[in-house]
Amino acid sequence: MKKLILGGGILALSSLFLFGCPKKEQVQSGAGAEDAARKVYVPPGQYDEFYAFVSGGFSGQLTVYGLPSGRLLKIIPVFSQFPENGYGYSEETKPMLMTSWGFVPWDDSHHPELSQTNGAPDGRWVFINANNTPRIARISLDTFETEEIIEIPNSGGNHASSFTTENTEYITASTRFSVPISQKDVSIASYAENFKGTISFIKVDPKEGHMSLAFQLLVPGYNYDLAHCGKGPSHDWCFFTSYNTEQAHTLLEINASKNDKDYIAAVNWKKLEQCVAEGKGKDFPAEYYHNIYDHTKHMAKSEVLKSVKMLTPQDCPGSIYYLPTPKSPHGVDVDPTGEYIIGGGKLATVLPIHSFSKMLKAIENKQFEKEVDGIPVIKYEAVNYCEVPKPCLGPLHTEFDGKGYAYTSCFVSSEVIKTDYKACKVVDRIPVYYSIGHLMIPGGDSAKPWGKYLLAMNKITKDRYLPTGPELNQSAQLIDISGDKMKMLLDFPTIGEPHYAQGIAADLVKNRSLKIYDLKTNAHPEAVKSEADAKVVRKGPNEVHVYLTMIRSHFTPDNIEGVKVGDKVYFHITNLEQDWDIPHGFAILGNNNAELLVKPGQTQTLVWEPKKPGVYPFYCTDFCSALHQEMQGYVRVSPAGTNPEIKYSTGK
Ligand SMILES: [Cu+2]
Repeated sequence: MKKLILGGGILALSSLFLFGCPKKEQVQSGAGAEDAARKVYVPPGQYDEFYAFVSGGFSGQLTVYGLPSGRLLKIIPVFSQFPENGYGYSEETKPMLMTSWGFVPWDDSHHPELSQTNGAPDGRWVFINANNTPRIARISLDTFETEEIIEIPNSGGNHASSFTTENTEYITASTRFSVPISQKDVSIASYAENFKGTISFIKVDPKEGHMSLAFQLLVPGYNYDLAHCGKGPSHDWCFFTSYNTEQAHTLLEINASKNDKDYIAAVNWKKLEQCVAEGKGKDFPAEYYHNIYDHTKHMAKSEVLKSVKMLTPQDCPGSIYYLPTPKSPHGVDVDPTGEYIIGGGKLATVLPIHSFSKMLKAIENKQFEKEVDGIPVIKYEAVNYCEVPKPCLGPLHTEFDGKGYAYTSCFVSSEVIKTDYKACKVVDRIPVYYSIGHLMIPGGDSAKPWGKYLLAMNKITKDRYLPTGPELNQSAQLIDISGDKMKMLLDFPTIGEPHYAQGIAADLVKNRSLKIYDLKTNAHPEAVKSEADAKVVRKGPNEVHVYLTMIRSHFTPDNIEGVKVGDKVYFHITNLEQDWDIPHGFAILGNNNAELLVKPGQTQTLVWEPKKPGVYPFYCTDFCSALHQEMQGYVRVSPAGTNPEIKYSTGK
C-alpha cells in the first residue's frame, strides 16, 4: 500500500504497526460469500435500487453506476472531450469547453454533488467541479448530459467544490492552490505577502438550474481542501477545510505539516449575501466563461464575464471564523441534524468533532484565541465537542447513516470506521483494499441518508484484479451498513480516480429520464425535419453545408458531389427518429475529430476538411437495425481549383 512519508515525525512508525495494514484476505468465502452475492445480485431484467454518481477523477468525466450491483450504466462527458459521442468535437458542444485560457479539452473532476431540497437529494441535477482549470458543471438528470459549465475566476485550483447549501441556493468553490489575486508576476518566495485564496458562492436558479457567480470572499493564502454546508440550525453556514496554514510554497510534504492544527473556515453565506446587498462588495476584475447548452436549440453558447463582487472579511464582519482542527484536515462533514461537524485530520491521531451550537456560543462570547487577517480564530476547546480517541490512521472523510452513526475513511490504515459520534467512540471497523480516499452513503452528506450501503473509493488495487500492466484500476467497494457490523459485499473497478460520489434512490431519478428529443420543438437553426428538406448548399468559395437526415436505415442525401479540396464542409445532421434508444452515429473517412452520436430528434454538426480528391464513404456508427450495415453514403471530392457542380440524391 501507499506509504505516507512524514516530515515532522507526526505519526510514529510504531503506531503504523499498531494499527497495521489490513492483510490480504479472502473476506468473502463460503456462506459469507453466498450472503454477499445475494445482497448485490440484481436479476437480469431488474433495476438497481440506487444510482451512484462517481467522479471520474483525471478522466474529467462523471460515471453512473447502479447499486448494489456495481454495474456501469453510463459515462457522462463533462470536462473532457469524449470521442464516443462527439462531446467537445461537435460544433454545438465545443463552446462547453471554452475558458478564459482558451479551449480546454480535459480536466480533473473531483466532487459530484446532487441538488437538494430541504436538505435531501431531489434528483434534478448533479454538480461537479474541475480542479485544474477552475470550473463547476451542472448535469441534468433528465438527460444525463452536461448542461452548463461556469468558470471560477480568481482561483488557482478548484478543489473545495462543488458542495450545495440545503436548498441548492448556492454551490461552493474554493481555492486549492493560493496564487496572487489578481494574478501578477511576483517571486514565488513572496507567497505569504502576495498569495491569496478565494471562497466563491455560485447562485443556482431554482427553476432552470442556471448558475451565476454571486460573490467571492478573499481569504488568507492557505490550501482550501473540502467543504460541506450546514443544514437545519446551521443552514446559513458552509464549512471549508484548509491546510498549509504554514503558508509554505515549497516541499509542502514537510513544510505544510508543521502546525498541530490548521483551520476549518466557517462561512456565513447569509451574512455575505446581506453585505453584498448593502453594497459592501467591490467590483473586482475577472475574466470567466459561462457556457450553457440549450436542449431546444441543441447547442451551447458561451458568454464572457468581466467582473465579480469581491468581499474581504473586513468588509463583512461576522461572515467568517476559523475553527482550529488537528493536522491538515481533509473532509469536513456535517451530520444530518446540522449540529455536529466532523473534521478529517489526515495526519491526526484523533477524529475531531465540532459542535455548531458551541460555535455560536463561542462567537457570542468572543472566545477567540487570535485574529488572522481580520478573521477571528475560535478557541479549540470552545468549539470542539469531542475528539474520538484512537480512530485509525489518516482519517479523511465522513458520511452518516441517519441512525446516529458516522462512517469515516482512513487512508493510511486502509479501513472504514463506524463511530457513535454523540458518544464519541468507535463501534466497528472494516478493512478496505487499499488506501481509501472518500466514501459515500447514498444521501450520506444530506439531512436524509439512505443508510443501507456504503461505497468505499480506493486509490490502490494491487492484487485485487487481474493485472493490466503498470497502471491498475482504482476501485470501489460496496459495504453493507444495515446491521451492527459492516459487511464487505462487492469490489468493482472505476473509470479514472474516484474522488467522491453521490447516491440517490433510483425512484427519484428514473421516472424523469427523457426518452427522445421532440423533433417538432427542435429549434436548431440548421435542423431539417423531413427528408424533403435535406440539401447541400455552397455558401462561399470554400464553404459547403450539408443538411443531412438520418432514419432507419439511410441517410438523405447519401450521394453527394460538388465538394473540392480546400472546402470546409459542415455536416448538419438531424436524427428524424422519435423512438427511445435509436441514436444514429456519423463518421466519414479521415475525419480529424470524432464521430457524432445524434440522439432522436436532435441536430448536431461535424466539420470536415478533405485533403485529397477521391470518393469518401460515411456511415452510421451505432448499430440501429438489421440493415444498419447498409446505412452509408459517399461524398465525391474534386481537386482544388476546380468548380464541380453541387449534386445530391438518395435512391437514384
Ligand atoms: Cu443507424
